[in-house]
Amino acid sequence: MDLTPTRTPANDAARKAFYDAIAAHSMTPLWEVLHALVPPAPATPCQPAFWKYDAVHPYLMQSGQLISADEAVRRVLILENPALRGQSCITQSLYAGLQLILPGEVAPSHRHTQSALRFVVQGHGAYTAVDGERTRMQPGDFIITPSWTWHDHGCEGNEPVVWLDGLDIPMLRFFDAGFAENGTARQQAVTRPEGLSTHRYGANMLPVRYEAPFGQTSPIFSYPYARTQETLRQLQTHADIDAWDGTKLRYVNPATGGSPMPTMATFMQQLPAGFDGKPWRQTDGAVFSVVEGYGSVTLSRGEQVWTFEFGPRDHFVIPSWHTAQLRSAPGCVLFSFSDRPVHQALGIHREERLS
Ligand code: 1HN
Repeated sequence: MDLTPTRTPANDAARKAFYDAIAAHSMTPLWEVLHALVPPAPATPCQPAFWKYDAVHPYLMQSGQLISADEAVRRVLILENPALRGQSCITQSLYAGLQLILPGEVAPSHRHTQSALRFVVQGHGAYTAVDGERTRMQPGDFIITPSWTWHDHGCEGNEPVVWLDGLDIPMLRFFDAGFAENGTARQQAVTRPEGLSTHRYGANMLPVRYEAPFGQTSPIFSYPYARTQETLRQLQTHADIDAWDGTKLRYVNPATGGSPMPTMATFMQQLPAGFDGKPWRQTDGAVFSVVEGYGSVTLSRGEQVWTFEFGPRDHFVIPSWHTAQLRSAPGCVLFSFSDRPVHQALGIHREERLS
């Protein structure tokens, strides 16, 4: 006699009663959720999304009329993934926002275990201070705030300055490893001249008895666009152009060769005029900020297709395992960041280059 239980209406009712009974003991049957728990391929709830700067900019300026940087602490409009509203994230693991600082304002000193990157989108005259050293912010500069370092920002120029903030907030929330505290002074004391960290760590040399000042995070705070731009220009002229990425470089921690921060990788790429890129997909969802030029990105997953036509200062997100393809008629420069170092540290990073 076969005693294997089979699915019958009576059995269904018995199972339901069983689920209800074990629910009271905070238990639930794996067999009802197994497929969703280990999908055959990433099934992210994160959605492709696009923020056109022309649409965003008026609201940023309006926010400047509504609240001061001082009262807000950080005057930021969060770029929330439309499929993850209310969670303050752009992908499941990353936070992104656009921060505005107006002439004369100070965003007061604080520190937190979340790592932050700044990518300057518009305006001149702002600075950020990290553990006693100030760095001027110019459009296209990539700047780091290492985990648990004191940081404040200010604007000494005469125009508004906007930058993209990228933080690993959702990751630290996931690990329940977030700590934060406010500074005792609004602005931290400046103890070293601007650029000292670049001299010390950014000339392809390191102090002989190098001791990492920020653990796994790069000792360089600022990766200025002027240098990145010249490098990309030279490579585009004199080196092979990748059929998927154009000319794409990753920013590095000069002491390790790894990513500038343990949780986030950052990239800059240039697509030449007439670029019609091949499609790829990768497990690390990535956030893009358009620096210069125009182009389009086409994303697909299954039957769904999205195309975003982008220009300077626009932002978009390519979620995990969505096929992506870049094109540019006049050429363009794109900054991006993702959680790739974490995928790599865990040995789960996957990338497919399609043709
Ligand atoms: C933060 O400290 C900054 O320092 C920006 O500019 C955005 C979002 C959440 C938590 C802390 C900044 C932030 C943040």
